[in-house]
Amino acid sequence: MSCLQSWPEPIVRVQSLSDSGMTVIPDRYIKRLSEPPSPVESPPETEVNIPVIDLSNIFSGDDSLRDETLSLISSACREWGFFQVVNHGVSHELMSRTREVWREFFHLPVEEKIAYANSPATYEGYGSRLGVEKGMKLDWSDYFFLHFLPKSLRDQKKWPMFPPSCRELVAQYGEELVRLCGILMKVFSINLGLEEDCLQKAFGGEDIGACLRVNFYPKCPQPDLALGLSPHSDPGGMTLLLPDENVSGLQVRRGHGWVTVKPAPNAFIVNIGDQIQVLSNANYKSVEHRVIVNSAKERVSLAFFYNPNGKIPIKPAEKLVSEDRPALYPAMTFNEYRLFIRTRGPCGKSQVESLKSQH
Ligand SMILES: O=C(O)CCC(=O)C(=O)O
Repeated sequence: MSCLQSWPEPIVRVQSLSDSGMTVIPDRYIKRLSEPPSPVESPPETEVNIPVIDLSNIFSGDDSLRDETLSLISSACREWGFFQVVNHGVSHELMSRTREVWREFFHLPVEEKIAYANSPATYEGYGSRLGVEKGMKLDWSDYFFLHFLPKSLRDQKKWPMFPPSCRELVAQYGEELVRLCGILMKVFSINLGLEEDCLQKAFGGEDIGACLRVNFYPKCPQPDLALGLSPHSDPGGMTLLLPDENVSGLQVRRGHGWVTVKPAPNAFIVNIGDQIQVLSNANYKSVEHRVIVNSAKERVSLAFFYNPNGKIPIKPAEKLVSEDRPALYPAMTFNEYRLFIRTRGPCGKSQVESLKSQH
């Protein structure tokens, strides 16, 4: 039987640990002691943030403003692998209603949530760990994971029935985000010197994949010892993250340190995933990120993953391969690729790096 059929140990809900009033967290959640101290301190948090880019100029009809925005996105992709977008066209009300409906979901009694308990076979549903290795260290978070695309995998019966507006909001939110991702895919293609529809075609055209993971980070009595989510790069194409409005927690790798993202009002945080790193032949790189927790406030975030069709081999775009810059990665389907994180959980950039060394 595949190790992805069931969890190796009984699942403990992090929210129940937090609600129990414990003051010392179980050993399995102690992660940060094992981290080597960073040789270079990260810059003071108040001085650095990932770029914030106004997308309205892309739609303005003014070519020079559009080119300026494309160039800002190009620099952000190359220098950070992360940026925030504002004036992106998604309704702010829809964003906040969707986030709040999920907050309500996580505050339902545990019996109602475990009706959606997930298994590692598909990860769909209510979960509390990533990875199936017995005895592995765990992150201080619960989550809900669902498939949005392809439609053949979308099963609204697996989405929460309560709060009653949840399914409808997720459907609307997903449609809007697919549209926005389509625009960003064109921008990335143009910026890489490819045909406008090159990346989208490589992902499978209309037949792409998209999933939502809603992360819930309960208050943690020893926040300096735990991580809400361990360092990882996203295995898919790109991610649009709707962070909690009031509580920061996402940290992005910058050199040897971490920069804490300060969310701009009504923005999405965009990041490049491993599949775009592969397609771009490492002109763009996925960047490691992690989540810290705190003792005063819980945090909710919605990560929308825009992925290639799971069955199409993904390899560097021909135009980006030359004698001077040979293809750095072999072809691999996303279904094969994502088995790694599903088995081992978040492991920095080790997966995409290992592809490179195999070649
Ligand atoms: O909660 C966050 O800010 C980041 C979440 C994330 O990195 C993920 O879901 O992969």
